[in-house]
Amino acid sequence: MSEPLLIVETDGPVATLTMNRADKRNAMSDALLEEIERFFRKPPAGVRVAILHGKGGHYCAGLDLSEHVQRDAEHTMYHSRGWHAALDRIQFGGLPVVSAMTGAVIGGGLELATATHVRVAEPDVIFQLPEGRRGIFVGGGATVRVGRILGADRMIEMMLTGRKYGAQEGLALGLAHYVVDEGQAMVKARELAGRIAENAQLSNYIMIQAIARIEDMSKADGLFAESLCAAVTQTSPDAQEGLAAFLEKRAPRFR
Ligand code: 1HE
Repeated sequence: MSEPLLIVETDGPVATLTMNRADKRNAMSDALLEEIERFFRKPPAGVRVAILHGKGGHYCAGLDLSEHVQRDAEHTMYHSRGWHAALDRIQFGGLPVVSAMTGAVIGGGLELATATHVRVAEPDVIFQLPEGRRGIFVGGGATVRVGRILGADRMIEMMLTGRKYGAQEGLALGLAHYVVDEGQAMVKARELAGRIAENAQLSNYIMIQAIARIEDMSKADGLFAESLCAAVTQTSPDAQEGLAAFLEKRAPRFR
């Protein structure tokens, strides 16, 4: 039997997804993207957090360029919209997702990483948007997700010059949230995933659904949306438990 493109392992509430195309530096083929989307469409029961990483020392070298050459304009648009749907599924599917990043986080790899919520980088990480060197443009959401992290000005410069940001620069810019020693990205990702899994699930869900959307709203709409989110979470059984646990000086036992 051939190797799976995506290896999924669950350990209690944490699912680990390993992109398994090491020989292609985990370049994102349509089939691999479909596997990732399939997982987030219907995560296994009991899973509360996902970790995403790549086998073989690289997170993801971006779009599989060997598949790209055969598409016309119409199908390139559909393909790009397919990436948007898949990466929206990761960002808004309901599970917090932690990226454990090594090596290439390039092109579509960076688009993928920025659809995840927590990003841990090892020192060898390279963030790059080399589309200009390939005669193409981003299509997996970078103008929105990377642009909002870096700002349009810095993203334009990054794309025009094809510069590579390292892990520490990525940390300063917000492309990574943590930089850890070599070999430690998965260790840190598991630690963070375990901590996130202990939160009330509804609180995690609302964080994921609301905060990025509120960023797109006017101040007035955002504040109103925040109040609605507060109304939903603050009146949940988990809120009663969380507040009682605090006052009784014990760990909360969420549903
Ligand atoms: C690939 C890809 C790929 C590697 N598509 N096959 N992304 C890029 O422009 C990045 C292109 N890749 C690289 O710059 C380098 O491969 C790396 C820096 C990631 C790694 O270098 P290295 O020396 O370790 O490996 P390598 O020898 O360059 O690559 C190993 C194999 O992976 C080789 O195949 P082989 O059959 O010759 O062994 C490479 O061809 C293959 N490979 N990356 C296809 N990306 C939704 S739109 C998003 C638009 C983009 O993502 S554009 C950016 C695409």
